[in-house]
Amino acid sequence: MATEETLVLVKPDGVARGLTGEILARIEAKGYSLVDLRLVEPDRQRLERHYAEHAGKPFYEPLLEFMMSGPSVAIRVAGERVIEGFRSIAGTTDPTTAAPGTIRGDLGRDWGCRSQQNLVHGSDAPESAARELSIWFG
Ligand code: DAT
Ligand code: MG
Repeated sequence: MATEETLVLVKPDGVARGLTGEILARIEAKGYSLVDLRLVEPDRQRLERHYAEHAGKPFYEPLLEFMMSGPSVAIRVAGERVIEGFRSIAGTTDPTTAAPGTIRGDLGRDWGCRSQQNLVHGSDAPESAARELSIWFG
């Protein structure tokens, strides 16, 4: 299996709660490499491209509003099978039921908001990783 790259975002809730360091530590402890990292305040156009697959879904507008509520940290992460490996340490989408031991399961919960605030994003396939890395890192 070849070395891959993935896009990780520490979303606005993770940055606002001061969890960026904890999340970076988990990525590094797993053995992945940080290749590039930047603090970004994305505009709507960038988020529409990033979340194009979710356009029209009930949570789409709340999701974009949440993602525009503060800065995110965008990270280019490299390693063997890092795309599925990061999603494994991130946990499932709903932070209330994400498994303990995962980022979302240990650090997240339902805050009663219209969009799930689940701390991190991770690309879900090689094609989306390439597409998303170009959106956030150019
Ligand atoms: P993931 O981030 O686990 O890949 P996704 O791509 O299905 O999940 O959805 C993107 C984001 O949209 C997700 O991180 C949180 C939000 N979201 C997804 N499903 C939702 C729902 N049913 N209600 C509210 N927000 C949701
Ligand atoms: Mg997704």
